[in-house]
Amino acid sequence: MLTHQQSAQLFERAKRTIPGGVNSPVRAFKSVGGTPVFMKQGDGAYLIDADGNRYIDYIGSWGPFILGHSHPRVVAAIEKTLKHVGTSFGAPTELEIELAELVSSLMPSMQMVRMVNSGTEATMSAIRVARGFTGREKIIKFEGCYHGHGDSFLIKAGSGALTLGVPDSPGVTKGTAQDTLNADYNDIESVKRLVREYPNQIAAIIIEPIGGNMGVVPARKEFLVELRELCTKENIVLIFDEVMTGFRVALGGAQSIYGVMPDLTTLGKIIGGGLPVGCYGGRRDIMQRVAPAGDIYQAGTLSGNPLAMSAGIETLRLLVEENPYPDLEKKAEFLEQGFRENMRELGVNYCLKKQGSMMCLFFTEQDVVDFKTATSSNTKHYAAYFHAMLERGVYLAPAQYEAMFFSIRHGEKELEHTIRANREALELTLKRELQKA
Ligand code: KE4
Repeated sequence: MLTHQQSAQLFERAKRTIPGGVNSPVRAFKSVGGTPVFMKQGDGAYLIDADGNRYIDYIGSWGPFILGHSHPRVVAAIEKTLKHVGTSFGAPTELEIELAELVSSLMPSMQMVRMVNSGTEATMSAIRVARGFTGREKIIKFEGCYHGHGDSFLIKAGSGALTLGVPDSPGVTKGTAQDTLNADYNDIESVKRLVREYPNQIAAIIIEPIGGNMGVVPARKEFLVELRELCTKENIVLIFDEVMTGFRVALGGAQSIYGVMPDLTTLGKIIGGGLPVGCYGGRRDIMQRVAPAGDIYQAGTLSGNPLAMSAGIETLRLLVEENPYPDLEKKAEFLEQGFRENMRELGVNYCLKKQGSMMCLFFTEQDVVDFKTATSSNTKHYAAYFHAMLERGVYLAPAQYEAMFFSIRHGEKELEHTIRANREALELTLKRELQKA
């Protein structure tokens, strides 16, 4: 048994001054139970916790670390800027032009980009720009997609009759909620119904082209193609939220895999190389409406700061130079085959979805294609599996509806250890359930 004494003490101390003891809810282990593990160091594919336990890390800070923790060239780039440039001036610098040009060259639909400091800022800004550009007020999002904690996104589908959203958190007003409509992922009819019901009122449709916040649920290609056609026909701004998938599933993001070009794209995570960076961008005619070029306001003290820009530039440069994507696909294939072999031996057939170096093992035997099928997963089984994997030195997302992320630093040794741990953890979980039954 691993000891977590230091983590337990740190958690008690943290809860005295930080709500829930964490700075982002998912980290608190509420969905899997137990005490969150406090980390003290990241090293390649590994995290080391406050008690000195080493884990193979499948969170990677929720996506940024496709190159693994502390890549020497990224560290060197940050150090160089820190020593010879500075951290932030609140004035324009060449570094932000470099990152903007790099992003635009890799994701050509992003003709112009604006740097912000998080994925949430990127998505909040993108819908404001879409509303300003179209003069319309409503947006459509999809059940199961997450776009950060902006008020317009913390909206759940109203009851059947009601298509208008209802707040999904105290503090979100009814006024805000009424402008967010929820459709069903991979269901174009659910979108068409809303567009018919609210003619010329919908400013934007925002979607994760590969769902990464209900586990991993790729959109069907024909669904995205029809969504694109609908938005073009109805003059609705199509926003791809690629905060998670940008530079993760391919250098050109999910849009390059599907061959569907959105009007706006939001990015985050990998673009900052581990430092706080988000960005939104897209069609020039839309982005030219953003202040100070245009009249749609958006601003940020630390937006485009040199330190974060240098981390993002070096990360993207490495991804261009090394093109790790084919190798990451092979690693995903290896992991998937190992997990499926284990499940065959144990007589279970859980749904496993992957895209590039994002993967999710759903504790359901249904095929997961949307939020409804994703939530057929047995989250209690997942919780038991999570802790059994943690005990075996494998750090997964402390929630079923998240993705596993792995990096170029996850080698054969790490993947084989993970497959062995998966076998033992699944067997343990199943045994426990049989005993309870
Ligand atoms: P941030 O504001 O957390 O940088 O980005 C929000 C966001 C926007 N869009 C997508 C598709 C996202 O996945 C996210 C954030 N992802 C979660 C992971 N499920 C961040 C983890 C957390 O909230 O702590």
